[in-house]
Amino acid sequence: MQADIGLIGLAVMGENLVLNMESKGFNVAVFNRSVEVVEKFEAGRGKGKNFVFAKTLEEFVGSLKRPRKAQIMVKAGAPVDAVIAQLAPLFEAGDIIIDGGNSLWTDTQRREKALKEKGIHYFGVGVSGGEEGALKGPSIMPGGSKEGWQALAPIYQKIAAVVEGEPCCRHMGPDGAGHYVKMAHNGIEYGDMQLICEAYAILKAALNPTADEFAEIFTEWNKTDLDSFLIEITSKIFKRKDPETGKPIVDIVLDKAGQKGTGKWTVGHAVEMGVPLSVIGSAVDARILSSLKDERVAASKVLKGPETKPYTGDRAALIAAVRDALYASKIMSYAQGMVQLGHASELYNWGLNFGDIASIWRGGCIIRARFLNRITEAYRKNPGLKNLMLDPFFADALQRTQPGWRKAVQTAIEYGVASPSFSSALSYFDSYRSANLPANLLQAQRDFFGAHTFERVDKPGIFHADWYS
Ligand code: NBP
Repeated sequence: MQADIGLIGLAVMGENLVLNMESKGFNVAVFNRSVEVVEKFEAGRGKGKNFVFAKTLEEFVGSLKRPRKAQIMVKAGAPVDAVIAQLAPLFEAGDIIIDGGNSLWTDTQRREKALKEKGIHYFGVGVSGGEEGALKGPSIMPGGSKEGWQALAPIYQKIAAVVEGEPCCRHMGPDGAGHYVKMAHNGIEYGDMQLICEAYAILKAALNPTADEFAEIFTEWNKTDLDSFLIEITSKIFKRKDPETGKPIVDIVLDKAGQKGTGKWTVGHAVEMGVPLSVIGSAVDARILSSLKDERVAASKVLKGPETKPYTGDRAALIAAVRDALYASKIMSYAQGMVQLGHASELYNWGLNFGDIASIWRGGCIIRARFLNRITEAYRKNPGLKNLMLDPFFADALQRTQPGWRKAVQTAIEYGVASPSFSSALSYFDSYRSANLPANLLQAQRDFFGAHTFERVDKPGIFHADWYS
């Protein structure tokens, strides 16, 4: 059997992706460094299906139709280079190597450049949706040559999630574009998750709802503009009880969040480019702070917050305010993320299409949400949109939600609840909409101690004041 595509790396993601490909009618060759993994797959989930179960890399390469297409789905970093070093000598000009893992976009650019010299197309493809998405239809963000894309599109567009008849897979641009967009997606995911946690924390401190009441609140929110996968799973989390203790599982999970690094990459590059990314940045910080459990427990015995009283206001009104704060902060997070993508696109000359990006995030991936349709509309209407909050739909939404947003942040402050992402989102909004910021004083300070000069509001030119006389 000749395979339409091959995949190396039969771990969680790889296995589910090849099952997805096979179910869509493609013949797939599979290979894994530890061959017993292939054997297990052959005897298990792959049994009787249209796979070439390759036991050597030579057998794997020999089974591929030309131009050969091989997707690498191994741990990001050195393992990807190791696989390329073995695979590339067996490939010819015109063949395509795809890295479907969460690789750093600069690694993808480096690999693409090296393989181009041999005439091999190299693709960095972001795949989102976890194992479930991989199996049933992920959101796919491919980056690579237009020519290579012609050969890959029929496969990837068929295995991707479909929303309103459109596959959640479009060519993002050349070299590292796909992996960069996937990284930005993950950064936004960090923001979305943290914002949900802050909504939970504020309501818990002020109203102390039961887990079942929280489930109800999130179920209701999922019928609004917040309708999304993450809100949906949050309502499900609150419903689930621990079989051992009978308690809600959420109450027995230790408050220490892990991370794999894509959030840090996103924030690091935003800082490097001079793009404010405070919502995602505060979400990354919040995970780091959460991991300092022992330090926090010790500090909680020394440092006290405000004295709090039971909430006497209207419960439903506070819940609505927190919902509005969540929605408005989410808009800020996406606004910042899109600005970052815009800067990266210019820096690397990728020609990213923001309407397309939002549209392929509507299905299959972790941040899938109803409001992405609105982002697509905003950028399709105005591809040169400077900031998402200037789009009329989002400007209206921000005006509408602003009172609740401020009330939620005030409540967090009153109860001594950390709300870094709600607060930084609001600060971004208040900064961006301010014709005047206190940076006049800042620039004066810079001029005072470092003769960094300043511009004047009343006449053109560059000035330096004589601060010391
Ligand atoms: P892992 O990231 O856990 O990687 C395991 C695979 O890498 C195994 O097949 C392993 O082979 C192979 N491998 C390693 Br480790 N070192 C290797 C080397 N030097 N040479 C060849 N193969 C090597 O798998 P995963 O969780 O399925 O993720 C795959 C990629 O997809 C990662 O980049 C991940 O970040 C990304 N991703 C994961 C998810 C998710 O939800 N898990 C979602 C989206 C993207 P072995 O069997 O011989 O050890």
